[in-house]
Amino acid sequence: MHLFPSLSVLFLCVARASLETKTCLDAEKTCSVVACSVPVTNGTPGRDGRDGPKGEKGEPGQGLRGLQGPPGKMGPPGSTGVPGAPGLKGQKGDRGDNSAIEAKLANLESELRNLKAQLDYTKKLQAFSLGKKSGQKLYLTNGEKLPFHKVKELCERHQATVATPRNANENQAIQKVAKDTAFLGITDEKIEGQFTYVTGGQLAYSNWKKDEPNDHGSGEDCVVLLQDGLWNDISCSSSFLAVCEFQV
Ligand code: MFU
Ligand code: CA
Ligand code: CA
Repeated sequence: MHLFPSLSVLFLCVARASLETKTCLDAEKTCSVVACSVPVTNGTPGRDGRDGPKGEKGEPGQGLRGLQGPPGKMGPPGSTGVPGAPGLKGQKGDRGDNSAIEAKLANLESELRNLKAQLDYTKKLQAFSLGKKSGQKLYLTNGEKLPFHKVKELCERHQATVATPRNANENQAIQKVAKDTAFLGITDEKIEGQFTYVTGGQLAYSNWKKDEPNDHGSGEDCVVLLQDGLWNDISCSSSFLAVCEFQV
């Protein structure tokens, strides 16, 4: 294809040269190979010329569509998705080794049983030494004379209550301990004339002296056990012997 335009130019030049010798110089200006002057017979054709410039892209052909090409390269990874729902609960694990702690617990339980037995024995010894039967109240004094509310505090500090006779037997037991006038755990501080136990509850037993209680003077809301075992209502702010009651 590139050969034909250059060949056709060459033939044109050769043809003109054979007809008009005067115009050889003109032909020389446009032809690369020119036979000038004397008319001669045609020589053998020259060598092929160089390739011409590239032609324009042709219209698309109308042949069959080619096969589908191979898949393209992998794209970049997508963004992280939302977390999935939690999985099912696993099965229960094996039991741990509790033998050491169980042995310790057994020792502690044994020690506790021993201590309880010893405490029971000590209580019985104490009750016997004090001439008391088990379950009876124990009345003790430290010999101090105090206002009623100080006596109450003192007994509470010792896990005890103010001595409170519920019957003639208990009244006599307190009488034996108290070598002086002693406060009892009974008052009418809440309602005048209505004597109650400071630990709660209505009076179940009383041993008032004649003409008592009389709420004498500016008022008397506490109760004392006199030396003869009889009771008198008296001012709570006066000081009397502190006798406490313990559950043995
Ligand atoms: C009696 C008692 C009082 C007080 C007074 C001195 O009153 O009832 O509690 O001891 O004597 C007249
Ligand atoms: Ca009173
Ligand atoms: Ca009185």
